[in-house]
Amino acid sequence: MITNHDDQTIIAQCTPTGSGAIALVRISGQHALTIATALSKLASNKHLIDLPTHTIHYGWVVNSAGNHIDQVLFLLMHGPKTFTGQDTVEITCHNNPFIIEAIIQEALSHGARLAQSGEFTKRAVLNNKIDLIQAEAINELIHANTQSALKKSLAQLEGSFSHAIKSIESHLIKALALSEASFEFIDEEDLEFGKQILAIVENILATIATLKINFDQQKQIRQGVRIALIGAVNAGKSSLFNALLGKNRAIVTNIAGTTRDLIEAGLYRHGNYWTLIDTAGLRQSADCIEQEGIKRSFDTAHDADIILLVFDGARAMTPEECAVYVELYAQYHNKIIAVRNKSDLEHIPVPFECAHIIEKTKVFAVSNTLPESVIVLEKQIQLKVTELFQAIESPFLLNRRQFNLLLTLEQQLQDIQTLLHTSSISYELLSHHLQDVLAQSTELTGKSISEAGMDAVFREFCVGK
Ligand SMILES: Nc1nc2c(ncn2[C@@H]2O[C@H](COP(=O)(O)OP(=O)(O)OP(=O)(O)O)[C@@H](O)[C@H]2O)c(=O)[nH]1
Ligand SMILES: [Mg+2]
Repeated sequence: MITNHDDQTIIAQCTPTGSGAIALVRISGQHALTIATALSKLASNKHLIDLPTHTIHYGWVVNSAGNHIDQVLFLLMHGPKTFTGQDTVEITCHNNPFIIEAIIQEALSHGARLAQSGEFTKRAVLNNKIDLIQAEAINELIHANTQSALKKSLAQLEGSFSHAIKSIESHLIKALALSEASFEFIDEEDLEFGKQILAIVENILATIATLKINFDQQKQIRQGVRIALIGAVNAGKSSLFNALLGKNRAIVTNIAGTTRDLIEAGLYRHGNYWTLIDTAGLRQSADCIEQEGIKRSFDTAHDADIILLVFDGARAMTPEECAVYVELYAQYHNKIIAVRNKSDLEHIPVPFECAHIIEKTKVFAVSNTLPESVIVLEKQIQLKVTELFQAIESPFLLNRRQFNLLLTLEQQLQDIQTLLHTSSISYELLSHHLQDVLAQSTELTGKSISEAGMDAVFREFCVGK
């Protein structure tokens, strides 16, 4: 448990650096009110420190010589009803880096210090305003790249995952009580609660199983989907990449082997974030640069969530090309959308060895000269994305820390389950194990996490959060 908690007053810009009319600077801590009073001059001629909490005041930030730094609004909030739980003053000023810097310098000269990454949120946790899971949800919320991630992190911020963990905890406490009772009354035959305890443990194990479903796929919810364009040289991958993107990002020429490096571009579509990846065309090449490019194409196919496998509809495939397509299809058929490009030209059928790819996959005849066909392909990608997201059933978005803790919890409970299946249960040992599990579950919500563990969580945050 963390007891020594930093009472220094901290300051940081909470809004991102960059263009925009207004910026927000937050001061939080024991001396927030005195520091803000020292650097402010209100239009009302009153002092911030004398004014009622949760009020807004118009005035200026001034330096020690009394010169105006900026015309601002002061949002005055006494603890504990603040984000951090501490006295807080937020200053909305004009968004100019020199102004913001001068305001921060002024506060530093009056005894504040710069906040570290995530320090406001860390204080919110230490002051029991939110638990660690909710703090992590704030970070997820800010970085959500898809609507689905946004919804899930918002639910988590409102405590949905914390509730699930609390419910696990209360069941564990009940199991512990039953175990202790069985131990106390070990001599009385009918006062053994092994069966009930086992039922509780199995129930919790089932809950954990749902919580951690498809953890690996959750990165798609978090970061969006990765869509790779893979295929033979000159098939039209770069042209298609540009068409889907709506701009001429990749170089297109009729020279086979034009693209060598991977080219990535992101776009928002239907509430999701797509990363399109253009790759080097697959062929035997003596050129070492191109060879490296082709190696990266295969790696990209492996890592992608969706592969657009592009066929050149206007050229006969070589047997080598055909073998590569067959191999790719064998490995990744679930995530492949087959695309037959150049549908404006005379169609040349694929060789027999490749025919099953075309037969088994819905093929999209696309031509970069026909914009409608690109729109149809985009709809098909969208369908595939929806399919992917539907497969991800986990009610919560877990991060690596939470997932690893759940795994440990599961392992401990499985050990207990084994113990409960033995003929003569040692309730003393059982109680001991149940206490360990309880300690583990409180680490999830941050109630028993070490200082180092807490710091590791907040290092992921940005300054000003
Ligand atoms: N007629 C026609 N030509 C196309 C179409 N798509 C691409 N092309 C042409 O095909 C040639 C190759 O196109 P790219 O987009 O560079 O092909 P790529 O698959 O990226 O080729 P590499 O980067 O060399 O692997 C260019 O001359 C394009 O103009 C199409 O739908 N119809
Ligand atoms: Mg290309």
